[in-house]
Order: sequence, then C-alpha cells, then structure tokens
Amino acid sequence: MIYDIEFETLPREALTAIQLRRLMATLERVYATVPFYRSRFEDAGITPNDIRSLEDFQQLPFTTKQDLRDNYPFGMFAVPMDNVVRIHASSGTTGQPTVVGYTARDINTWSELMARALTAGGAGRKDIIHNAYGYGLFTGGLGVHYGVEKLGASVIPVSGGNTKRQIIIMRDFGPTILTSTPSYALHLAEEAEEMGVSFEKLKFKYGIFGAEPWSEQMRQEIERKLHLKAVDIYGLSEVMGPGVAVECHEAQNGLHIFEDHFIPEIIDPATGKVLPYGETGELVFTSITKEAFPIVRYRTRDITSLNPEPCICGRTLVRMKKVSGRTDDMLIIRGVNVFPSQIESVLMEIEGIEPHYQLVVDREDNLDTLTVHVEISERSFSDEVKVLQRLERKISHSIKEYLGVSARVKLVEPKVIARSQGKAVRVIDNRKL
Ligand code: DLL
Repeated sequence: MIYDIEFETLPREALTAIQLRRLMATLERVYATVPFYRSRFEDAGITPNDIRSLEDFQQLPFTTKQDLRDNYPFGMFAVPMDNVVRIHASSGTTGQPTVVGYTARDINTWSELMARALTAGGAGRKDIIHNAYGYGLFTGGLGVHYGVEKLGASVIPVSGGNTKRQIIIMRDFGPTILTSTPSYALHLAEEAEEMGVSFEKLKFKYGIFGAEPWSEQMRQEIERKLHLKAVDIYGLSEVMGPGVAVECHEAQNGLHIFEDHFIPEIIDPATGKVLPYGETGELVFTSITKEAFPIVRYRTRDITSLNPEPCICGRTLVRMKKVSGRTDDMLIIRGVNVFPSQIESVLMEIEGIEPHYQLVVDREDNLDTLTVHVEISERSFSDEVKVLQRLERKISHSIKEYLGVSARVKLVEPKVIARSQGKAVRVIDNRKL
C-alpha cells in the first residue's frame, strides 16, 4: 500500500519542478528571517535570486552541527516563538544538544510523512502499533505516535524501558507492529524468552526499526528471533525526526527518501564535492517545506549512497542505502578505516555468539588498539576454555580477513553487555580520556 499515491509516485520531472519551487521559497524565507543564513549567503556572495536551478543550489554553503550549536538554543528558528508549538532536541551524546522547533503545520507535515512511512513498513488502519521508541525530547516516540494517529491505526504509547511490562502488554494487547530501535527489539526478544513468552505466538507482522545503524545480518537475526518482517526507518531531529526515509516492506532494499519535502545530496566528506548517484559519501539534506526550523544543505555525517532505479513497490522516490555508519564513528585502527556496523556484520555470521557486542578502542604506545567484546550464547557458555579460545581466535581471524583490521576478541558471559532502551552504545573510546 502507498499512503500518498500522488506524491510518492510522481514522475521525476514533476518531482524536480516541485522541489525547485519549494526550495526557492525556503531560501527566500531563511534569507529574510534567519540571520545565520543571511550572513552565510552574503559571505558566499549569493542571494536567493541567484538560485534558479537544482544545480545552482550546489553553490550554497553547508550547514553543520557546529553551526546549530553556535546558535543554541533557538537562534536558527525562522518563525516567532508564538508560532512554535513543539520543541525537541537531539540526545547530545556527542556534545551540546541541538534544539529544533515545529509549527502546527510542521507537526501536521511530519505526521503525514510518518503515516507514509508506517504504510511503507506494512501498517494499515487495522493495526495496533506497540511504540517502544522513547517519548520525550527524542523525536522517536512522539514522531511515530502522531504518524499512527494520522494513519488511523491504534498506538500503544509504551515508550522505552520497563521491559517486563512491555512483554505483558505484547502478550495481552496483541499488537501487530513493533516500533523501536533494533537493539531494543533484540532485548525485548531476550526478555520475552526469559519470561516464557514466545514471539512466535504473538501477533507481530512487521517491525519498523531505526535511530541507529544496524547491519543486514542484524536484520536477519531480528526477523528470526521476533518472527516478523523488519524494515528500516531513518531520520534525524535536525531535518525533522523519524520519517525522512523508510524502506518498503515489499523490497526491503534501500530507504525511499520523501523527496517532495527533503532534497538529498551525497558529498565527498573531505572535499565537499557533490557525488553522482551510486557513489558512497556523506548524506546532506535540505528541507523544503518546514516552517519553524528550515535547514539548508545540512551535513548529517551519515554515510550512504543514492539509488534512483525504480522500485517494485511503485514509489518513484530515490532510495538511500542502509546507513553504514557516521563519519564521526568511523574508527581508524592502525590506518585502517572501519565502521562498527562492519564488525557487526562479521560477528553475526559466526555461530555460538549473540548479537550483543561492544568495541573498546585504546591507545597503547601511540598505537590504536581495538578489543571486541562479544557475548557467547548460553549453549557455548559451558564449553571448555580451549574451545572458547578457539572461538576467539576464529572471530579475530574473520575480522582480519574481511576488514583488514587486527582486533583482540574477548568473549564475555551472556547478558554482561549493558542493554540499551534506545540507541545502543557500540563504541567505548578510551583514547579521548
Ligand atoms: O534518531 C530519529 C529517529 C527516531 C529515526 C526513530 C528513526 C526512528 P536523532 O536522535 O537526531 O534522530 O539521531 C539521528 O541517528 O543522523 C543517524 O546517525 C542515526 N540514525 C537514525 N536512523 C537511522 C537508521 C533520530 N535507520 C541520527 N540507520 C542520524 C542508521 C540511523 N542510523
């Protein structure tokens, strides 16, 4: 099913025309109302009138996370506070949080896009959605919540945490769709098993998971353990929240970007040069319908590529590949670049271990070292030390073979690695201490 059949299946020329018109209006508005954009455009010697095509647009300067921090908390808002009805903020795990605002119309647009995303992920009006994304300043909980109501399905606003109670609700209320981070979905599976509740007997058909990177192998693991079809949803608070892009459950192969509201670009993170379709680089977004917090050429730091080929679901919207990581969580271990999700892919292929891991980076004698902590399964737990040592060597060998990185592997007991209720902490970097 497609929620907005007109806008999700537009011919490319019609879509481009809409994008250009909306972009020009956005540029006029930010130039007139946000001092930051006016001075950036002036520094670059550009006025909104100079932008006449989507190619001209590539001359505009980028906006970075630092720019948002410099204008903390409300400096980038393009409307007076009396028109702002909602405020969210990013978690701020990598520094000061960034604060974003929404007008009533923005909330309506976001809800529409979330309704589209949920529909792409398999939801319909009859579904009951167990929403375990955190409610609060994080955009996940409320973003999904409003989308479900717009769609006309039923939402259980359970939020993250209190995991045992979640399992009881799942058993008793019979939700058909689960929304949570992929790491929390696995934790729910684990807790259910301990409580003797089998996911096989629950009513879930689809899970719509996002807010953190997760590998294709992790998807298979989740689908197997939770007995549902898992689709990927992407978004970020600076651009809106969840619902910027989503996979369709038909193809589960790349996330359709809602291009009638956001213009994506892929750039070389080192030079800022725009890269053609198919090439991997940093994702950049411009919002073209937002009122309170429009954003121009925002560098997301997320690494992906764009695929314009038609999709079996009928949507004409470009697809972004599953995000493999962020430019700022790329590890450089003795000169070799590696993303946590690549290590995850290798781990998931190995028998006898669980999908719970943490990467610890240290610096010894000026050299970076990587230790992979990974849980062994209950079954392997009772194996002899010799067997376990062999398993450690096997994992270390696979990481070296596939990724070219030397890593120490440390097997840990089941349930030792901290479970997260939202975004999982995959990397502990001791080098900064
Ligand atoms: O995580 C919004 C969201 C909520 C998306 C619920 C999906 C579901 P922020 O807290 O601002 O917003 O974090 C945004 O999370 O730049 C990515 O690095 C990462 N991220 C989000 N979705 C995905 C995904 C929400 N599907 C940052 N795959 C983004 C990989 C993701 N990374």
